[in-house]
Amino acid sequence: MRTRAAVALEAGKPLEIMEVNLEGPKAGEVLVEIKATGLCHTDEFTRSGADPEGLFPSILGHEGAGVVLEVGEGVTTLKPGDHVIPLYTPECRECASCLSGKTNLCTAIRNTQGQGLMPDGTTRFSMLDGTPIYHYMGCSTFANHTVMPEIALAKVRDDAPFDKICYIGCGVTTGIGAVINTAGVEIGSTAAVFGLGGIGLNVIQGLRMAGCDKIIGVDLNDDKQEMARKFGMTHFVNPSKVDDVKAEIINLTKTDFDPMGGVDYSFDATGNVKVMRDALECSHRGWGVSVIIGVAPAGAEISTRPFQLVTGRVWKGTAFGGAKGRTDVPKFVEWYMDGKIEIDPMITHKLTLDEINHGFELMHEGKSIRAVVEY
Ligand code: NAD
Ligand code: AHE
Ligand code: ZN
Repeated sequence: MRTRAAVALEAGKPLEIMEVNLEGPKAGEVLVEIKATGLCHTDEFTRSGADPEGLFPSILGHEGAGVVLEVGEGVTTLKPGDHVIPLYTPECRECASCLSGKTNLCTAIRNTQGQGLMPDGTTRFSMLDGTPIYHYMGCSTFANHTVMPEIALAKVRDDAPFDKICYIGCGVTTGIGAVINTAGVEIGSTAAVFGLGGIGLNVIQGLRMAGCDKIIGVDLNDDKQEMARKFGMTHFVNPSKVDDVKAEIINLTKTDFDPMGGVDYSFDATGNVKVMRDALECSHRGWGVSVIIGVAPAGAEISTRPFQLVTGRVWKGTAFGGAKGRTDVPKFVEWYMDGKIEIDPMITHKLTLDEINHGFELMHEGKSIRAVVEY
Protein backbone atom coordinates (compact mmCIF):
# COMPACT_ATOMS: atom_id res chain seq x y z
CA MET A 1 0.00 0.00 0.00
CA ARG A 2 0.96 3.67 -0.08
CA THR A 3 0.82 6.02 2.87
CA ARG A 4 1.88 9.58 3.72
CA ALA A 5 4.84 10.15 5.94
CA ALA A 6 7.30 12.77 7.14
CA VAL A 7 10.65 11.37 6.07
CA ALA A 8 14.02 12.30 7.60
CA LEU A 9 16.17 12.18 4.48
CA GLU A 10 19.35 13.58 6.01
CA ALA A 11 20.59 14.57 9.46
CA GLY A 12 19.85 18.18 10.35
CA LYS A 13 17.39 18.75 7.48
CA PRO A 14 13.66 19.42 7.84
CA LEU A 15 11.45 16.36 7.41
CA GLU A 16 9.93 15.92 3.94
CA ILE A 17 6.28 15.01 3.59
CA MET A 18 5.76 12.42 0.87
CA GLU A 19 3.95 9.30 -0.25
CA VAL A 20 5.87 6.13 0.61
CA ASN A 21 5.38 2.42 0.00
CA LEU A 22 4.48 0.23 2.96
CA GLU A 23 4.51 -3.56 2.71
CA GLY A 24 1.86 -5.48 4.62
CA PRO A 25 2.53 -7.23 7.94
CA LYS A 26 4.62 -10.42 7.89
CA ALA A 27 4.38 -13.20 10.50
CA GLY A 28 4.11 -11.76 14.02
CA GLU A 29 3.51 -8.23 12.69
CA VAL A 30 0.58 -5.85 12.66
CA LEU A 31 -0.48 -3.03 10.31
CA VAL A 32 -1.55 0.02 12.31
CA GLU A 33 -3.27 3.19 11.14
CA ILE A 34 -1.67 5.95 13.23
CA LYS A 35 -4.30 8.49 14.29
CA ALA A 36 -2.09 10.88 16.28
CA THR A 37 1.55 11.29 17.30
CA GLY A 38 3.38 13.56 19.70
CA LEU A 39 6.74 15.19 18.95
CA CYS A 40 9.24 14.20 21.66
CA HIS A 41 12.66 15.80 22.06
CA THR A 42 14.17 12.40 21.24
CA ASP A 43 12.78 12.68 17.69
CA GLU A 44 14.54 16.03 17.41
CA PHE A 45 17.73 14.52 18.89
CA THR A 46 17.79 11.93 16.11
CA ARG A 47 16.67 14.34 13.36
CA SER A 48 19.51 16.69 14.33
CA GLY A 49 22.19 14.03 13.86
CA ALA A 50 23.14 13.83 17.58
CA ASP A 51 21.95 10.21 17.92
CA PRO A 52 24.77 7.66 17.45
CA GLU A 53 22.08 5.20 16.33
CA GLY A 54 20.45 7.65 13.91
CA LEU A 55 19.81 6.26 10.43
CA PHE A 56 18.71 8.04 7.24
CA PRO A 57 16.41 7.98 5.38
CA SER A 58 14.05 7.04 8.15
CA ILE A 59 10.55 7.74 9.41
CA LEU A 60 10.86 9.12 12.93
CA GLY A 61 8.15 9.33 15.62
CA HIS A 62 7.59 7.03 18.61
CA GLU A 63 4.75 8.63 20.61
CA GLY A 64 1.62 7.48 18.79
CA ALA A 65 -1.81 5.95 19.03
CA GLY A 66 -3.88 4.22 16.38
CA VAL A 67 -6.04 1.35 15.19
CA VAL A 68 -5.10 -2.14 14.02
CA LEU A 69 -6.01 -2.63 10.34
CA GLU A 70 -4.53 -6.06 9.62
CA VAL A 71 -2.59 -8.75 11.45
CA GLY A 72 0.10 -11.07 10.07
CA GLU A 73 0.29 -14.83 10.43
CA GLY A 74 0.48 -16.12 14.00
CA VAL A 75 -0.70 -12.91 15.67
CA THR A 76 -3.05 -13.93 18.49
CA THR A 77 -3.37 -11.00 20.89
CA LEU A 78 -4.61 -8.31 18.48
CA LYS A 79 -7.30 -8.07 15.79
CA PRO A 80 -8.44 -5.45 13.29
CA GLY A 81 -10.26 -2.62 15.04
CA ASP A 82 -8.25 -2.80 18.28
CA HIS A 83 -6.95 0.52 19.56
CA VAL A 84 -3.22 0.44 20.28
CA ILE A 85 -0.27 2.46 21.50
CA PRO A 86 3.09 1.63 19.83
CA LEU A 87 5.87 0.64 22.23
CA TYR A 88 9.50 1.51 21.59
CA THR A 89 10.19 -0.69 24.60
CA PRO A 90 8.34 -3.90 23.68
CA GLU A 91 7.28 -6.58 26.16
CA CYS A 92 7.68 -10.13 24.83
CA ARG A 93 7.15 -11.73 28.27
CA GLU A 94 9.61 -14.48 27.26
CA CYS A 95 13.16 -13.06 27.13
CA ALA A 96 15.65 -13.08 30.01
CA SER A 97 14.95 -9.39 30.67
CA CYS A 98 11.16 -9.72 30.73
CA LEU A 99 11.37 -12.80 32.96
CA SER A 100 13.94 -11.26 35.31
CA GLY A 101 11.33 -9.12 37.01
CA LYS A 102 14.13 -6.54 37.35
CA THR A 103 13.79 -4.43 34.20
CA ASN A 104 11.37 -3.26 31.53
CA LEU A 105 14.12 -3.40 28.87
CA CYS A 106 12.86 -6.33 26.78
CA THR A 107 15.70 -7.60 24.62
CA ALA A 108 13.69 -9.72 22.16
CA ILE A 109 14.07 -7.33 19.19
CA ARG A 110 16.42 -4.55 20.41
CA ASN A 111 19.16 -5.51 17.96
CA THR A 112 17.12 -5.17 14.75
CA GLN A 113 15.17 -2.23 16.19
CA GLY A 114 18.44 -0.31 16.63
CA GLN A 115 19.27 -1.02 12.99
CA GLY A 116 15.97 0.46 11.80
CA LEU A 117 14.62 -2.95 10.78
CA MET A 118 11.78 -5.32 11.59
CA PRO A 119 12.76 -8.46 13.55
CA ASP A 120 13.32 -10.42 10.30
CA GLY A 121 16.05 -7.93 9.31
CA THR A 122 14.11 -6.11 6.57
CA THR A 123 12.23 -2.82 6.32
CA ARG A 124 8.56 -2.43 5.32
CA PHE A 125 8.93 1.20 4.15
CA SER A 126 10.43 2.39 0.88
CA MET A 127 10.44 5.48 -1.33
CA LEU A 128 8.36 5.38 -4.49
CA ASP A 129 11.62 4.74 -6.42
CA GLY A 130 12.25 1.64 -4.28
CA THR A 131 14.91 3.10 -1.94
CA PRO A 132 14.48 1.45 1.48
CA ILE A 133 13.46 3.69 4.39
CA TYR A 134 14.46 2.71 7.93
CA HIS A 135 12.02 2.28 10.81
CA TYR A 136 12.68 4.34 13.97
CA MET A 137 12.59 2.97 17.52
CA GLY A 138 10.46 0.20 16.04
CA CYS A 139 7.53 2.64 15.73
CA SER A 140 7.78 5.27 12.93
CA THR A 141 4.66 7.13 13.99
CA PHE A 142 5.37 10.05 11.63
CA ALA A 143 3.63 7.89 9.00
CA ASN A 144 -0.14 7.59 8.68
CA HIS A 145 0.32 3.79 8.60
CA THR A 146 3.08 1.66 10.05
CA VAL A 147 3.93 -1.99 10.61
CA MET A 148 4.95 -3.10 14.09
CA PRO A 149 5.73 -6.36 15.87
CA GLU A 150 2.80 -7.68 17.93
CA ILE A 151 4.96 -7.56 21.10
CA ALA A 152 5.45 -3.81 20.58
CA LEU A 153 1.78 -2.83 20.73
CA ALA A 154 -0.26 -2.17 23.86
CA LYS A 155 -4.00 -2.75 23.42
CA VAL A 156 -5.96 0.06 25.09
CA ARG A 157 -9.64 0.85 25.68
CA ASP A 158 -11.35 2.12 22.57
CA ASP A 159 -13.10 5.20 23.99
CA ALA A 160 -9.86 7.06 24.82
CA PRO A 161 -9.01 10.03 22.53
CA PHE A 162 -6.04 9.31 20.26
CA ASP A 163 -4.83 12.91 20.28
CA LYS A 164 -4.28 12.73 24.06
CA ILE A 165 -3.30 9.12 24.75
CA CYS A 166 -0.56 9.20 22.11
CA TYR A 167 1.44 11.09 24.77
CA ILE A 168 1.27 7.98 26.98
CA GLY A 169 3.40 6.32 24.28
CA CYS A 170 6.41 8.21 25.69
CA GLY A 171 6.29 11.44 27.72
CA VAL A 172 3.57 10.70 30.27
CA THR A 173 4.73 7.18 31.05
CA THR A 174 8.41 8.16 31.11
CA GLY A 175 7.90 11.04 33.54
CA ILE A 176 5.44 9.42 35.93
CA GLY A 177 7.17 6.03 35.64
CA ALA A 178 10.55 7.58 36.54
CA VAL A 179 9.00 8.64 39.84
CA ILE A 180 6.98 5.58 40.76
CA ASN A 181 8.95 2.74 39.13
CA THR A 182 12.55 3.92 38.97
CA ALA A 183 12.96 6.24 41.95
CA GLY A 184 10.23 4.77 44.16
CA VAL A 185 9.50 8.17 45.73
CA GLU A 186 7.85 8.06 49.16
CA ILE A 187 5.22 10.38 50.59
CA GLY A 188 6.74 13.47 52.25
CA SER A 189 9.90 13.51 50.09
CA THR A 190 11.70 16.47 48.55
CA ALA A 191 12.66 16.50 44.86
CA ALA A 192 14.29 18.59 42.14
CA VAL A 193 13.35 18.30 38.47
CA PHE A 194 15.77 19.71 35.88
CA GLY A 195 14.00 20.58 32.61
CA LEU A 196 10.31 21.46 32.66
CA GLY A 197 9.38 20.26 29.18
CA GLY A 198 7.20 17.39 28.04
CA ILE A 199 9.00 14.90 30.28
CA GLY A 200 9.83 17.09 33.30
CA LEU A 201 6.20 18.17 33.73
CA ASN A 202 5.18 14.54 33.94
CA VAL A 203 7.88 13.92 36.53
CA ILE A 204 6.31 16.76 38.50
CA GLN A 205 2.85 15.27 38.04
CA GLY A 206 4.23 11.91 39.29
CA LEU A 207 5.87 13.57 42.31
CA ARG A 208 2.58 15.18 43.27
CA MET A 209 0.81 11.80 42.94
CA ALA A 210 3.51 10.23 45.15
CA GLY A 211 2.86 12.83 47.87
CA CYS A 212 6.09 14.80 47.61
CA ASP A 213 6.27 17.79 50.02
CA LYS A 214 8.68 20.02 48.12
CA ILE A 215 9.02 19.93 44.32
CA ILE A 216 11.75 22.23 42.98
CA GLY A 217 11.66 22.86 39.24
CA VAL A 218 14.74 24.04 37.32
CA ASP A 219 14.65 25.50 33.82
CA LEU A 220 16.50 28.14 31.79
CA ASN A 221 13.15 29.30 30.43
CA ASP A 222 11.07 31.29 32.97
CA ASP A 223 7.97 30.73 30.83
CA LYS A 224 7.94 27.06 31.84
CA GLN A 225 7.12 28.04 35.44
CA GLU A 226 3.40 28.62 35.10
CA MET A 227 2.47 25.20 33.76
CA ALA A 228 4.87 23.46 36.17
CA ARG A 229 3.16 25.16 39.15
CA LYS A 230 -0.21 23.89 37.90
CA PHE A 231 1.18 20.36 37.95
CA GLY A 232 2.60 20.62 41.47
CA MET A 233 5.94 22.47 41.39
CA THR A 234 6.38 24.37 44.67
CA HIS A 235 9.66 26.24 43.99
CA PHE A 236 11.47 27.37 40.83
CA VAL A 237 15.13 28.08 40.08
CA ASN A 238 16.44 29.52 36.80
CA PRO A 239 20.13 28.46 36.70
CA SER A 240 21.06 31.41 34.50
CA LYS A 241 19.91 33.81 37.25
CA VAL A 242 21.79 32.31 40.23
CA ASP A 243 25.49 31.77 40.94
CA ASP A 244 25.21 28.12 41.88
CA VAL A 245 22.07 26.13 41.12
CA LYS A 246 23.11 23.28 43.41
CA ALA A 247 23.56 25.60 46.38
CA GLU A 248 20.14 27.19 45.70
CA ILE A 249 18.43 23.81 45.74
CA ILE A 250 20.28 22.63 48.81
CA ASN A 251 19.39 25.87 50.64
CA LEU A 252 15.71 25.36 49.79
CA THR A 253 15.76 22.00 51.58
CA LYS A 254 17.75 22.94 54.72
CA THR A 255 15.86 22.82 58.02
CA ASP A 256 16.89 23.29 61.66
CA PHE A 257 16.74 19.55 62.07
CA ASP A 258 18.65 18.87 58.85
CA PRO A 259 21.04 21.79 58.24
CA MET A 260 22.96 19.82 55.59
CA GLY A 261 20.10 19.91 53.05
CA GLY A 262 19.83 18.26 49.64
CA VAL A 263 16.84 16.70 47.90
CA ASP A 264 15.79 13.11 48.46
CA TYR A 265 15.29 12.66 44.71
CA SER A 266 16.42 14.51 41.60
CA PHE A 267 15.66 13.99 37.91
CA ASP A 268 17.43 15.16 34.77
CA ALA A 269 14.97 15.79 31.94
CA THR A 270 17.30 17.93 29.79
CA GLY A 271 19.84 15.54 28.23
CA ASN A 272 22.68 17.91 29.23
CA VAL A 273 25.53 16.06 30.99
CA LYS A 274 26.52 19.11 33.10
CA VAL A 275 22.94 19.29 34.35
CA MET A 276 23.06 15.57 35.17
CA ARG A 277 26.03 16.27 37.43
CA ASP A 278 24.24 19.13 39.18
CA ALA A 279 21.21 16.88 39.64
CA LEU A 280 23.30 14.22 41.34
CA GLU A 281 25.24 16.65 43.48
CA CYS A 282 22.20 18.51 44.83
CA SER A 283 20.79 15.26 46.17
CA HIS A 284 21.15 14.45 49.85
CA ARG A 285 24.34 13.02 51.29
CA GLY A 286 23.72 9.47 52.50
CA TRP A 287 20.57 8.66 50.56
CA GLY A 288 19.89 10.99 47.60
CA VAL A 289 18.79 9.23 44.42
CA SER A 290 19.30 10.97 41.07
CA VAL A 291 17.58 9.64 37.97
CA ILE A 292 18.85 10.38 34.45
CA ILE A 293 16.01 10.56 31.93
CA GLY A 294 17.55 12.90 29.34
CA VAL A 295 19.26 11.45 26.29
CA ALA A 296 22.72 12.91 25.63
CA PRO A 297 24.42 13.46 22.25
CA ALA A 298 26.94 11.03 20.77
CA GLY A 299 30.25 11.31 22.60
CA ALA A 300 28.90 13.08 25.70
CA GLU A 301 29.89 11.55 29.03
CA ILE A 302 28.86 12.09 32.64
CA SER A 303 31.32 12.73 35.43
CA THR A 304 31.41 13.47 39.13
CA ARG A 305 33.79 12.92 42.03
CA PRO A 306 33.44 9.29 43.18
CA PHE A 307 33.15 10.85 46.67
CA GLN A 308 29.59 11.83 45.70
CA LEU A 309 28.71 8.14 45.47
CA VAL A 310 30.96 7.05 48.34
CA THR A 311 28.89 9.38 50.48
CA GLY A 312 25.72 7.56 49.62
CA ARG A 313 24.20 9.23 46.59
CA VAL A 314 22.85 6.85 43.94
CA TRP A 315 22.94 7.59 40.21
CA LYS A 316 20.28 5.77 38.18
CA GLY A 317 18.77 5.94 34.72
CA THR A 318 15.41 5.10 33.26
CA ALA A 319 14.01 4.24 29.83
CA PHE A 320 10.25 4.60 29.30
CA GLY A 321 9.95 5.21 33.04
CA GLY A 322 10.67 1.58 33.80
CA ALA A 323 7.21 0.71 32.45
CA LYS A 324 6.40 -2.67 30.95
CA GLY A 325 4.49 -1.54 27.90
CA ARG A 326 1.80 -4.15 27.27
CA THR A 327 1.07 -4.47 30.99
CA ASP A 328 1.38 -0.86 32.20
CA VAL A 329 0.36 1.34 29.25
CA PRO A 330 -3.33 0.24 29.34
CA LYS A 331 -3.30 1.18 33.05
CA PHE A 332 -1.99 4.68 32.26
CA VAL A 333 -4.84 5.07 29.78
CA GLU A 334 -7.32 4.02 32.51
CA TRP A 335 -5.76 6.57 34.91
CA TYR A 336 -6.18 9.29 32.29
CA MET A 337 -9.80 8.35 31.58
CA ASP A 338 -10.53 8.23 35.33
CA GLY A 339 -9.04 11.71 35.84
CA LYS A 340 -6.15 10.42 37.97
CA ILE A 341 -3.57 11.91 35.61
CA GLU A 342 -3.84 15.03 33.50
CA ILE A 343 -2.73 15.26 29.90
CA ASP A 344 -4.85 17.84 28.06
CA PRO A 345 -3.12 21.08 29.24
CA MET A 346 0.27 19.72 28.16
CA ILE A 347 -0.88 19.28 24.55
CA THR A 348 -0.21 22.89 23.68
CA HIS A 349 -0.32 22.60 19.88
CA LYS A 350 -2.21 20.51 17.32
CA LEU A 351 -0.74 20.22 13.82
CA THR A 352 -1.32 18.46 10.52
CA LEU A 353 1.41 16.21 9.14
CA ASP A 354 2.26 18.96 6.63
CA GLU A 355 2.99 21.30 9.57
CA ILE A 356 5.28 18.88 11.44
CA ASN A 357 8.46 20.92 10.95
CA HIS A 358 6.74 23.85 12.65
CA GLY A 359 6.35 21.55 15.66
CA PHE A 360 10.13 21.23 15.91
CA GLU A 361 10.49 25.02 15.60
CA LEU A 362 8.06 25.46 18.52
CA MET A 363 10.14 22.97 20.55
CA HIS A 364 13.34 24.92 19.84
CA GLU A 365 11.68 28.23 20.70
CA GLY A 366 10.50 26.77 24.02
CA LYS A 367 6.89 27.62 23.07
CA SER A 368 5.35 24.13 23.17
CA ILE A 369 5.13 21.39 25.74
CA ARG A 370 3.75 18.78 23.38
CA ALA A 371 2.81 19.42 19.77
CA VAL A 372 0.61 16.60 18.47
CA VAL A 373 0.11 15.73 14.81
CA GLU A 374 -3.36 14.41 14.06
CA TYR A 375 -3.76 12.43 10.82
P1 NAD B 1 11.63 19.44 25.94
O1 NAD B 1 12.38 20.15 24.86
O2 NAD B 1 10.15 19.48 25.94
O3 NAD B 1 12.09 19.96 27.38
C1 NAD B 1 13.43 20.18 27.75
C2 NAD B 1 13.42 21.31 28.78
O4 NAD B 1 14.72 21.41 29.35
C3 NAD B 1 13.06 22.67 28.21
O5 NAD B 1 12.05 23.28 28.99
C4 NAD B 1 14.36 23.46 28.28
O6 NAD B 1 14.16 24.85 28.48
C5 NAD B 1 15.03 22.79 29.47
N1 NAD B 1 16.49 22.91 29.50
C6 NAD B 1 17.35 22.74 28.47
N2 NAD B 1 18.63 22.92 28.89
C7 NAD B 1 18.56 23.17 30.22
C8 NAD B 1 19.53 23.44 31.23
N3 NAD B 1 20.82 23.48 30.94
N4 NAD B 1 19.09 23.67 32.50
C9 NAD B 1 17.77 23.64 32.78
N5 NAD B 1 16.81 23.41 31.86
C10 NAD B 1 17.19 23.18 30.61
O7 NAD B 1 12.15 17.93 25.90
P2 NAD B 1 11.40 16.61 26.46
O8 NAD B 1 10.56 16.04 25.38
O9 NAD B 1 10.83 16.94 27.78
O10 NAD B 1 12.66 15.63 26.64
C11 NAD B 1 13.59 15.88 27.67
C12 NAD B 1 14.75 14.90 27.57
O11 NAD B 1 14.29 13.58 27.89
C13 NAD B 1 15.36 14.78 26.18
O12 NAD B 1 16.75 14.58 26.33
C14 NAD B 1 14.71 13.52 25.63
O13 NAD B 1 15.47 12.94 24.60
C15 NAD B 1 14.67 12.66 26.87
N6 NAD B 1 13.72 11.55 26.92
C16 NAD B 1 14.14 10.40 27.50
C17 NAD B 1 13.26 9.33 27.66
C18 NAD B 1 13.70 8.07 28.33
O14 NAD B 1 13.00 7.06 28.23
N7 NAD B 1 14.82 8.07 29.03
C19 NAD B 1 11.95 9.44 27.18
C20 NAD B 1 11.57 10.64 26.58
C21 NAD B 1 12.45 11.71 26.46
N1 AHE C 1 19.90 5.92 20.43
C1 AHE C 1 20.37 6.65 21.57
C2 AHE C 1 19.68 6.23 22.84
C3 AHE C 1 18.32 6.80 22.92
C4 AHE C 1 17.65 6.36 24.20
O1 AHE C 1 18.27 6.21 25.26
N2 AHE C 1 16.37 6.13 24.09
C5 AHE C 1 15.55 5.80 25.23
C6 AHE C 1 14.16 6.23 24.93
S1 AHE C 1 14.03 7.95 24.61
C7 AHE C 1 12.40 8.13 24.27
O2 AHE C 1 12.13 9.41 24.02
C8 AHE C 1 15.51 4.29 25.46
O3 AHE C 1 14.47 3.67 25.51
N3 AHE C 1 16.65 3.71 25.64
C9 AHE C 1 16.79 2.30 25.81
C10 AHE C 1 17.18 1.65 24.51
O4 AHE C 1 17.31 0.44 24.48
O5 AHE C 1 17.36 2.40 23.52
C11 AHE C 1 21.85 6.45 21.78
O6 AHE C 1 22.44 7.23 22.51
O7 AHE C 1 22.40 5.51 21.17
ZN1 ZN D 1 10.15 10.12 23.61
